[in-house]
Amino acid sequence: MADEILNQIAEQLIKGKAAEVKALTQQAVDAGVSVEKILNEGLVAGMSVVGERFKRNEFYVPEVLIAARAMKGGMEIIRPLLAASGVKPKGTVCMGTVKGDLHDIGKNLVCMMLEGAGYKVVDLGVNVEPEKFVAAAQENEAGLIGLSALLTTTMGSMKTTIDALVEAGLRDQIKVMVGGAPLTQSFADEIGADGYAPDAASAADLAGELLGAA
Ligand code: B1M
Repeated sequence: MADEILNQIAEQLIKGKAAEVKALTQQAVDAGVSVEKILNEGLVAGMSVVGERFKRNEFYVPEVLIAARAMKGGMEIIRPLLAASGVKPKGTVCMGTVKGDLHDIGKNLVCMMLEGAGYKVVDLGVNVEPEKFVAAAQENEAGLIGLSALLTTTMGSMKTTIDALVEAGLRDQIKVMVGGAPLTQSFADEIGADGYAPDAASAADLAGELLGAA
């Protein structure tokens, strides 16, 4: 019975059916299925399939956004219960688009994939100053900062943000992951980032590697 509902949650999430996912999640809660199971074997399981299909170019941005919206519907129901049940997130990630850059579609996808993979995500938005990344990471005890940039002119803000972390004496405690269309692995290496991910699903995998939670 529980397995059946969990499979249905995953299936409906993959199809992007927000109302169905929300209703099934509530049904699972009412049936006494643990919130941890609902999260991992229903919502996260579905989102992982979406991520894999996105990586293989079988799904495109609209399908991922629709699936992520469905995931949010389910999360709304279980988020308060998760907090109450003491289920710990795999880690905390502070995500943002760097200073000077207003592009957020890719960053939002990464946030959704991370949340879908079981991380607490603090979304700092766009045009985020280096100092804001540092302060937010400290405040939220984040193990990882995620920097997104879509403009060649704002890629330099990534280096400035890493420099700000060094200056705050936090570089050895907080990992940095970077991504965005103009980025490459060699640029990430050059600025001293801990990792580069070419897409949102890979970003969730990379977060696991960097936080030792894979
Ligand atoms: Co802008 N824009 N834009 N734009 N825009 C680009 C990026 C551009 C390539 C278009 C072009 O000229 N062909 C170009 C950049 C050129 C360059 O620097 N090389 C450009 C420009 C020039 C500009 C303006 C300067 C235009 C102007 O005003 N003259 C201006 C800058 C504003 C600013 O930021 N200060 C501007 C403005 C805008 C809009 C506001 C109109 C809008 C943004 C709306 C929004 O984001 N809310 C916009 C858009 C939509 C685009 C394009 C068309 C699409 C970007 C996008 O959302 N892609 C883009 C052209 C293009 O890419 N075809 C373009 C979809 C998204 C899912 O992909 O963001 O790459 P992406 O994210 C991927 C991966 O990169 C990765 O995962 C995501 C999912 O797989 N990823 C990460 C992203 N972040 C990651 C972080 C990670 C890991 C992976 O770890 C932390």
